[in-house]
Amino acid sequence: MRAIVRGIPASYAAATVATPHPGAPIDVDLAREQHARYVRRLRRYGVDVLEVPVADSLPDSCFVEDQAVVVDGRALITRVGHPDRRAESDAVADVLAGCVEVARMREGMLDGGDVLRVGTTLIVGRSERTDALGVRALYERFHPHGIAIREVAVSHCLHLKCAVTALNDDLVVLAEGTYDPGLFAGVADVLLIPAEELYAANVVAIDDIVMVAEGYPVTAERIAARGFDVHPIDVSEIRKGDGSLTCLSVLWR
Ligand code: CIR
Repeated sequence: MRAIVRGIPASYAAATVATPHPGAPIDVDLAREQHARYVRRLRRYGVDVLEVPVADSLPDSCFVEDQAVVVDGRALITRVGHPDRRAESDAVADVLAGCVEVARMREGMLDGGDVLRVGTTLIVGRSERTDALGVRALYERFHPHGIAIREVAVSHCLHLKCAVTALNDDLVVLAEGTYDPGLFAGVADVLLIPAEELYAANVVAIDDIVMVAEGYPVTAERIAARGFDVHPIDVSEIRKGDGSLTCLSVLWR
Protein backbone atom coordinates (compact mmCIF):
# COMPACT_ATOMS: atom_id res chain seq x y z
CA MET A 1 0.00 0.00 0.00
CA ARG A 2 1.00 3.61 -0.48
CA ALA A 3 0.06 6.71 1.48
CA ILE A 4 0.58 10.41 1.64
CA VAL A 5 0.79 12.28 4.93
CA ARG A 6 1.54 15.88 5.85
CA GLY A 7 3.22 16.89 9.10
CA ILE A 8 1.75 19.01 11.88
CA PRO A 9 2.09 22.71 11.02
CA ALA A 10 3.44 25.31 13.48
CA SER A 11 0.00 26.96 13.40
CA TYR A 12 -1.85 23.73 14.33
CA ALA A 13 -3.17 25.22 17.61
CA ALA A 14 -5.41 27.39 15.38
CA ALA A 15 -7.00 24.37 13.65
CA THR A 16 -10.70 24.71 12.80
CA VAL A 17 -12.83 23.16 15.53
CA ALA A 18 -16.61 23.07 15.68
CA THR A 19 -16.74 23.02 19.47
CA PRO A 20 -13.69 23.34 21.67
CA HIS A 21 -12.62 20.02 23.15
CA PRO A 22 -12.49 19.54 26.88
CA GLY A 23 -9.13 19.58 28.57
CA ALA A 24 -6.01 21.56 27.88
CA PRO A 25 -5.58 23.46 24.59
CA ILE A 26 -3.79 21.74 21.71
CA ASP A 27 -0.19 20.84 22.55
CA VAL A 28 1.55 21.23 19.19
CA ASP A 29 4.72 19.41 20.23
CA LEU A 30 2.71 16.45 21.48
CA ALA A 31 0.67 16.51 18.26
CA ARG A 32 3.95 16.28 16.33
CA GLU A 33 5.04 13.29 18.41
CA GLN A 34 1.70 11.56 17.89
CA HIS A 35 1.79 12.25 14.16
CA ALA A 36 5.36 10.98 13.87
CA ARG A 37 4.37 7.79 15.68
CA TYR A 38 1.43 7.32 13.29
CA VAL A 39 3.74 7.67 10.29
CA ARG A 40 6.31 5.28 11.79
CA ARG A 41 3.56 2.76 12.35
CA LEU A 42 2.37 2.98 8.76
CA ARG A 43 5.92 2.36 7.57
CA ARG A 44 6.34 -0.54 9.97
CA TYR A 45 3.17 -2.08 8.55
CA GLY A 46 4.80 -1.98 5.13
CA VAL A 47 3.12 1.13 3.70
CA ASP A 48 5.21 3.22 1.31
CA VAL A 49 4.63 6.68 2.83
CA LEU A 50 5.21 9.89 0.88
CA GLU A 51 5.34 13.18 2.74
CA VAL A 52 3.75 16.35 1.42
CA PRO A 53 5.91 19.28 2.58
CA VAL A 54 4.70 20.76 5.88
CA ALA A 55 2.72 24.00 5.47
CA ASP A 56 3.26 25.95 8.68
CA SER A 57 0.77 28.68 7.79
CA LEU A 58 -2.12 26.24 7.09
CA PRO A 59 -3.39 25.05 10.50
CA ASP A 60 -5.49 22.09 9.25
CA SER A 61 -3.07 20.88 6.60
CA CYS A 62 -2.10 17.70 8.49
CA PHE A 63 -5.65 16.42 7.78
CA VAL A 64 -4.59 15.45 4.31
CA GLU A 65 -7.39 12.91 3.80
CA ASP A 66 -9.86 15.68 2.98
CA GLN A 67 -7.83 16.87 0.00
CA ALA A 68 -7.93 13.80 -2.24
CA VAL A 69 -9.74 10.57 -3.01
CA VAL A 70 -7.57 7.90 -4.64
CA VAL A 71 -8.99 4.74 -6.16
CA ASP A 72 -7.09 2.28 -8.34
CA GLY A 73 -4.42 4.61 -9.66
CA ARG A 74 -6.72 7.59 -10.10
CA ALA A 75 -7.01 10.62 -7.84
CA LEU A 76 -9.64 13.28 -7.49
CA ILE A 77 -8.21 16.37 -5.86
CA THR A 78 -11.19 17.66 -3.96
CA ARG A 79 -12.43 21.18 -3.46
CA VAL A 80 -12.86 21.04 0.31
CA GLY A 81 -15.88 22.49 2.05
CA HIS A 82 -14.04 24.89 4.33
CA PRO A 83 -12.81 27.77 2.17
CA ASP A 84 -9.79 28.41 4.42
CA ARG A 85 -8.55 24.91 3.65
CA ARG A 86 -8.50 25.20 -0.15
CA ALA A 87 -4.94 26.50 -0.16
CA GLU A 88 -3.85 23.07 1.07
CA SER A 89 -4.60 21.30 -2.18
CA ASP A 90 -1.85 22.33 -4.63
CA ALA A 91 0.97 20.68 -2.71
CA VAL A 92 -1.09 17.51 -2.28
CA ALA A 93 -1.83 17.43 -6.02
CA ASP A 94 1.87 17.88 -6.81
CA VAL A 95 2.89 14.87 -4.73
CA LEU A 96 0.05 12.66 -5.99
CA ALA A 97 0.83 13.57 -9.60
CA GLY A 98 4.09 11.66 -9.19
CA CYS A 99 2.25 8.40 -8.49
CA VAL A 100 -1.33 8.42 -9.82
CA GLU A 101 -3.40 10.04 -12.54
CA VAL A 102 -4.68 13.29 -11.06
CA ALA A 103 -7.88 15.24 -11.85
CA ARG A 104 -9.13 18.27 -9.95
CA MET A 105 -12.58 19.38 -8.88
CA ARG A 106 -13.42 22.85 -10.13
CA GLU A 107 -16.77 23.56 -8.45
CA GLY A 108 -18.85 22.43 -5.52
CA MET A 109 -17.32 20.94 -2.42
CA LEU A 110 -16.17 17.55 -1.21
CA ASP A 111 -14.10 16.49 1.80
CA GLY A 112 -12.29 13.15 1.64
CA GLY A 113 -13.48 12.48 5.19
CA ASP A 114 -16.94 12.03 3.70
CA VAL A 115 -15.83 9.32 1.27
CA LEU A 116 -15.66 5.73 2.45
CA ARG A 117 -14.38 3.07 0.11
CA VAL A 118 -15.66 -0.45 0.64
CA GLY A 119 -14.52 -2.75 -2.13
CA THR A 120 -15.83 -1.33 -5.40
CA THR A 121 -18.28 1.05 -3.72
CA LEU A 122 -17.71 4.59 -2.55
CA ILE A 123 -20.17 5.67 0.12
CA VAL A 124 -20.28 9.45 0.16
CA GLY A 125 -21.75 11.60 2.89
CA ARG A 126 -23.61 14.80 2.11
CA SER A 127 -22.51 17.07 4.94
CA GLU A 128 -21.67 20.65 5.79
CA ARG A 129 -18.48 20.04 3.80
CA THR A 130 -19.79 17.95 0.87
CA ASP A 131 -22.57 19.04 -1.50
CA ALA A 132 -24.38 17.63 -4.54
CA LEU A 133 -21.70 18.92 -6.92
CA GLY A 134 -19.09 17.15 -4.84
CA VAL A 135 -21.00 13.88 -5.09
CA ARG A 136 -21.31 14.40 -8.84
CA ALA A 137 -17.59 15.03 -9.21
CA LEU A 138 -16.90 11.78 -7.41
CA TYR A 139 -19.35 9.95 -9.66
CA GLU A 140 -17.89 11.40 -12.85
CA ARG A 141 -14.35 10.58 -11.80
CA PHE A 142 -14.81 7.00 -10.62
CA HIS A 143 -18.08 5.53 -11.90
CA PRO A 144 -16.76 5.11 -15.47
CA HIS A 145 -14.07 2.88 -13.98
CA GLY A 146 -16.44 0.40 -12.34
CA ILE A 147 -16.97 2.10 -8.98
CA ALA A 148 -20.49 2.38 -7.56
CA ILE A 149 -21.43 5.52 -5.63
CA ARG A 150 -23.91 5.41 -2.76
CA GLU A 151 -24.98 8.59 -0.99
CA VAL A 152 -25.99 9.17 2.63
CA ALA A 153 -26.84 12.26 4.67
CA VAL A 154 -24.21 12.91 7.34
CA SER A 155 -25.44 13.50 10.86
CA HIS A 156 -23.88 13.06 14.30
CA CYS A 157 -20.48 14.53 13.42
CA LEU A 158 -18.38 16.47 10.94
CA HIS A 159 -17.69 13.75 8.37
CA LEU A 160 -19.16 10.39 7.40
CA LYS A 161 -16.02 8.57 8.49
CA CYS A 162 -16.28 9.91 12.05
CA ALA A 163 -18.83 7.14 12.63
CA VAL A 164 -17.96 4.39 10.14
CA THR A 165 -14.82 3.08 8.42
CA ALA A 166 -13.81 -0.10 6.60
CA LEU A 167 -11.92 -2.99 8.18
CA ASN A 168 -11.57 -4.61 4.77
CA ASP A 169 -13.52 -4.89 1.51
CA ASP A 170 -16.30 -6.87 3.21
CA LEU A 171 -16.65 -5.42 6.70
CA VAL A 172 -17.19 -1.96 8.18
CA VAL A 173 -17.07 -0.82 11.79
CA LEU A 174 -20.02 1.40 12.68
CA ALA A 175 -20.93 3.25 15.87
CA GLU A 176 -24.37 2.24 17.12
CA GLY A 177 -27.07 4.90 16.93
CA THR A 178 -25.49 6.72 14.00
CA TYR A 179 -26.17 5.32 10.51
CA ASP A 180 -28.64 2.57 9.62
CA PRO A 181 -26.64 -0.62 9.08
CA GLY A 182 -28.99 -1.24 6.12
CA LEU A 183 -26.98 1.40 4.27
CA PHE A 184 -24.34 -1.29 3.73
CA ALA A 185 -26.72 -3.96 2.40
CA GLY A 186 -25.11 -5.79 -0.48
CA VAL A 187 -21.82 -3.96 0.10
CA ALA A 188 -20.38 -5.11 3.44
CA ASP A 189 -21.15 -6.70 6.77
CA VAL A 190 -21.37 -4.37 9.73
CA LEU A 191 -19.54 -4.65 13.04
CA LEU A 192 -21.31 -2.46 15.56
CA ILE A 193 -19.52 -0.73 18.42
CA PRO A 194 -21.18 1.06 21.35
CA ALA A 195 -22.38 4.63 20.81
CA GLU A 196 -20.20 5.83 23.69
CA GLU A 197 -17.11 4.63 21.78
CA LEU A 198 -18.03 6.66 18.68
CA TYR A 199 -14.55 8.13 18.27
CA ALA A 200 -13.10 4.64 17.87
CA ALA A 201 -15.23 3.93 14.78
CA ASN A 202 -12.57 5.72 12.77
CA VAL A 203 -9.87 3.09 12.21
CA VAL A 204 -7.02 2.62 9.77
CA ALA A 205 -6.80 -0.96 8.50
CA ILE A 206 -3.71 -2.28 6.74
CA ASP A 207 -4.48 -5.89 5.81
CA ASP A 208 -5.11 -7.61 9.15
CA ILE A 209 -3.60 -4.83 11.28
CA VAL A 210 -6.06 -2.25 12.56
CA MET A 211 -4.99 0.99 14.21
CA VAL A 212 -7.62 2.14 16.69
CA ALA A 213 -7.68 5.20 18.93
CA GLU A 214 -6.39 4.31 22.40
CA GLY A 215 -8.88 4.01 25.25
CA TYR A 216 -11.81 2.20 23.63
CA PRO A 217 -11.72 -1.33 25.03
CA VAL A 218 -15.02 -2.64 23.71
CA THR A 219 -14.17 -1.61 20.16
CA ALA A 220 -10.69 -3.09 20.42
CA GLU A 221 -12.12 -6.35 21.70
CA ARG A 222 -14.84 -6.61 19.06
CA ILE A 223 -12.41 -5.95 16.22
CA ALA A 224 -9.90 -8.43 17.64
CA ALA A 225 -12.67 -11.02 17.93
CA ARG A 226 -13.04 -10.81 14.13
CA GLY A 227 -9.44 -11.95 13.76
CA PHE A 228 -7.70 -8.59 13.34
CA ASP A 229 -4.50 -7.56 15.05
CA VAL A 230 -5.52 -4.41 16.95
CA HIS A 231 -2.93 -1.67 17.50
CA PRO A 232 -4.18 1.17 19.72
CA ILE A 233 -2.59 4.60 19.25
CA ASP A 234 -2.87 7.80 21.29
CA VAL A 235 -4.10 10.69 19.15
CA SER A 236 -5.37 13.06 21.86
CA GLU A 237 -4.01 16.18 20.16
CA ILE A 238 -5.30 15.16 16.74
CA ARG A 239 -8.75 14.78 18.25
CA LYS A 240 -8.59 18.30 19.67
CA GLY A 241 -8.24 19.55 16.08
CA ASP A 242 -11.45 17.63 15.17
CA GLY A 243 -9.38 14.95 13.48
CA SER A 244 -9.23 11.20 13.81
CA LEU A 245 -7.03 8.43 12.43
CA THR A 246 -8.02 8.32 8.78
CA CYS A 247 -7.74 12.12 8.44
CA LEU A 248 -3.96 11.94 8.72
CA SER A 249 -3.36 10.03 5.50
CA VAL A 250 -4.62 9.14 2.06
CA LEU A 251 -4.05 5.41 1.62
CA TRP A 252 -4.31 3.38 -1.55
CA ARG A 253 -3.16 0.14 -3.16
C1 CIR B 1 -11.51 20.65 9.81
O1 CIR B 1 -12.42 21.14 10.47
O2 CIR B 1 -11.53 20.62 8.59
C2 CIR B 1 -10.33 20.05 10.55
N1 CIR B 1 -10.13 20.75 11.77
C3 CIR B 1 -10.55 18.60 10.84
C4 CIR B 1 -10.60 17.75 9.61
C5 CIR B 1 -10.71 16.31 9.93
N2 CIR B 1 -10.68 15.54 8.74
C6 CIR B 1 -11.27 14.37 8.60
O3 CIR B 1 -11.98 13.92 9.48
N3 CIR B 1 -11.13 13.77 7.44
